[in-house]
Amino acid sequence: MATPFWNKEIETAERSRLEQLQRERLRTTIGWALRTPFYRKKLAQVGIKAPDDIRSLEDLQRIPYTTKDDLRLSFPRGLLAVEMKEVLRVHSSSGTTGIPTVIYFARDDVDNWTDLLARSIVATGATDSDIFQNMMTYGMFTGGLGLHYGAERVGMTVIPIGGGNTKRQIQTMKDFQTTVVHITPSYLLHIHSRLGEDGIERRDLALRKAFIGAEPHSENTRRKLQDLLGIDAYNSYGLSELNGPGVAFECVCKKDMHVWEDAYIAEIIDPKTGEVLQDGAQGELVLTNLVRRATPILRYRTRDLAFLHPEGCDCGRTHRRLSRILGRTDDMLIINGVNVFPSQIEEKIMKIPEVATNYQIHVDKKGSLDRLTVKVEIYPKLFLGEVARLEALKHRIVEELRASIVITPGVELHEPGALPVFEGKAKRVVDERPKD
Ligand code: DLL
Repeated sequence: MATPFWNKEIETAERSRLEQLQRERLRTTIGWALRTPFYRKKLAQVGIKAPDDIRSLEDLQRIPYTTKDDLRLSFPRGLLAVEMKEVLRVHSSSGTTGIPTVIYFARDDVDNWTDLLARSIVATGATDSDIFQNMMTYGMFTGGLGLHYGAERVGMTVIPIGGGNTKRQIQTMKDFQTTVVHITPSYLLHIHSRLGEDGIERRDLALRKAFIGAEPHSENTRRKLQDLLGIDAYNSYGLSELNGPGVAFECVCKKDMHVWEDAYIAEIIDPKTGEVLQDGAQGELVLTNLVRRATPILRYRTRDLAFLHPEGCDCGRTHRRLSRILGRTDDMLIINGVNVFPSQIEEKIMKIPEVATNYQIHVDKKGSLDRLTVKVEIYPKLFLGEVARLEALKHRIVEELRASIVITPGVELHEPGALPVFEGKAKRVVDERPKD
């Protein structure tokens, strides 16, 4: 399929050239990693004391995995490989508990990441003539600023509107004749359901493409979006720990996402044994940074389940394709693109003295958006008091939760005994979102 390239030489490089690049960059990355207290210790345990201790790509397998807990325990500077003065920007993961996972970017890191995003955007056929409305949240979340910089580098006209405020989003799409949006798939479905409300119809818009990501979605959801809106929708995958978006992105062929292998080494492992699996086999995705100096991360266990396609792609890019994310190995929930761990919710509500011992986390869909409701049992005497006090308590719980998980949940107060009791392992999460 005829397709434009941002950096044709790299994107279509022979496998041997890519691997040579990976080898060189891995060694450089080891050098950076050895500047951090965390990796100095971790690598010393397996006898890696200098970049030259890594000779081949197979040697990567000597390096122990890095986990989210490692990052949390290294907070705030255990993984910082440069002087703070050199750090240009800080991002963190949206699913943070008390201790965030923080990623530092030096100037060249921002530059390299921006380039990966420019490359991703161009791979979808978008150009500098496009008008790009970035509906992802700005701030510490990487979805906003990441694509913003990439789109500017391509030369698109960028509308940095950020997330939420559906009316304004639709009005803006009309006013500026937006052609490309960056958005979570659930929010795009929601936007579609609100078209027509203020007299703005699909025909008033110039939309032709959407970059959808930050949350799991099926091929059926993509098709539905494409059919409802008459657009092309491209899957985009990434995670804050490895920069954010721009780890893997679909090209014009829309047959899963190219992992940019000059910037990342992707491995699929058996999540139980840690054994590295062959292309085509499903397992947990493990990623290594190759071009990030300020916070180099080696063999990061993403907890995302996927597989790598063994065969090439019609677009001519040689970088292997990552399947859609098929699930998670942990209990992380993704609510409208925001990562939430049940433990974050428990930690907050159990601190509130009025809350009794049982609670349930309920997730369903209202229209096309995810809805989170936290049901808590409270002590019976509270129900004897004024309604206003109950309302105030509910409000307090909502506020406590919002401060921790970034989204606003619904909260229901129940009398003790109202929620299901489990004799064995408690089933705290009821996820009723349809699996299509
Ligand atoms: O969600 C980065 C991002 C922003 C990606 C915008 C794409 C677009 P985190 O908040 O750290 O970073 O969440 C990362 O979200 O480990 C996956 O579980 C999930 N995720 C991200 N993209 C996809 C996708 C951003 N396309 C976590 N499909 C990851 C399925 C996704 N899950």
